[in-house]
Amino acid sequence: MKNAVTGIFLLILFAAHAQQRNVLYDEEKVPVYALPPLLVGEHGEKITTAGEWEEIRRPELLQMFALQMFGETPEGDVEARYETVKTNTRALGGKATSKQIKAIFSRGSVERHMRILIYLPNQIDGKAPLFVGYNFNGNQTVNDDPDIIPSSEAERGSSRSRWPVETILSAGYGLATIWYYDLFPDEKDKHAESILPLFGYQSAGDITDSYWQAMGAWAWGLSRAMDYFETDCDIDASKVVLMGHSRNGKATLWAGAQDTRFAMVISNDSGCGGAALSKRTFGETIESITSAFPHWFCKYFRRYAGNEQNLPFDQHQFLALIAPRPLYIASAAEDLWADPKGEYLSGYHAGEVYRLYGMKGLETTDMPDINRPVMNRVGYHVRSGKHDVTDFDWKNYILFADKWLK
Ligand code: GTR
Repeated sequence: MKNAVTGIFLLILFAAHAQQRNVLYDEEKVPVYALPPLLVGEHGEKITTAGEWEEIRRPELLQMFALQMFGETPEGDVEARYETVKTNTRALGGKATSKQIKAIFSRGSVERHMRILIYLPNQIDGKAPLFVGYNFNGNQTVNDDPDIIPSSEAERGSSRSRWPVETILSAGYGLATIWYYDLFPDEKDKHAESILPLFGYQSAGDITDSYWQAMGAWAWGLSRAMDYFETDCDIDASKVVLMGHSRNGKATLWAGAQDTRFAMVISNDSGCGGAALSKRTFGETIESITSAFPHWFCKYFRRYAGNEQNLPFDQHQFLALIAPRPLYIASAAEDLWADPKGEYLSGYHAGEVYRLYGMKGLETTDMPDINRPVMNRVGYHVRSGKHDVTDFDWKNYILFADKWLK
């Protein structure tokens, strides 16, 4: 028994090592690739105006990403109620009003909850613009605030470095955050515990090619949070900014692509399956992401594992779905797994659509220097350091929001 366990352990180590060795981190070895066109419709029609983009091309691409990558978001007749569980008008030493909202989703006997933590700046009169983003470990991890109702066992304040709440509030923005596990616990076989049963999911056999999984569920949750924001008279629902890091960055982009009520979208180190071009195969690839996280994308996407040359779409088309709304892409210089250059280039190519609206995207194929943000309608920075969310990132998100929303 012991030998078998050791054997399996060695095998796993070996496999992990082999996978590491195969990772492409050499720019010279990036294969020659051709990006699928943004501005040619499926029937060969040239897209030359914003109107044609919206009527013809955008719906085609949205459908393609649903069928082949993220899965289709079902229409189900799920009921949603929003209960205010706790309010504190003197939160964070009087700087903020905090609200904790419980969204209750139900259909028949199935019920699921999503807990939204909201901080609104007390210093402004009227409705506050708002950043909204998923947290990785539970609402109580974003701040030491003893008022926060924990959504998990994780330590209070343990992710505070990623959530500079005070800075956001002093800049005149609110912040809303949700633990992404509330929609879909981030593990392989948690479909039954996720929101999917609200839409009739019963067993693994239901997961056909274009069936949605975790990414789709996470995107759905953000739209339901938006439904709530529209009813809260302290929030300016026309100025809600989506911000997501890494896997949550991918889900965030998908939410922003489908739901145009979000006024601005920020991708923080979203990498493979997010902002980064897949055809470069630099860092994380479709093969590695779909084998490590089979529950994220739809099954169909797996066909392109090790087969990127046949991928009929790429992530510049995904990013273009955010147009003409302001889009900010952030990379970290040491985060090669997420392919900073691939993230930059897809933002650059998405600019073709922004130009149809007379807006400036990223202007050259050369990346800006480290820590030198660009803030056109498509914004970008590569900061020094690792895969993370830092004060530098937030400082620039606030500047970008000030520039385009205020
Ligand atoms: C990694 C995964 C990335 C990214 C990251 C994260 O393991 O390969 O795609 O999503 O996790 O979410 O931090």
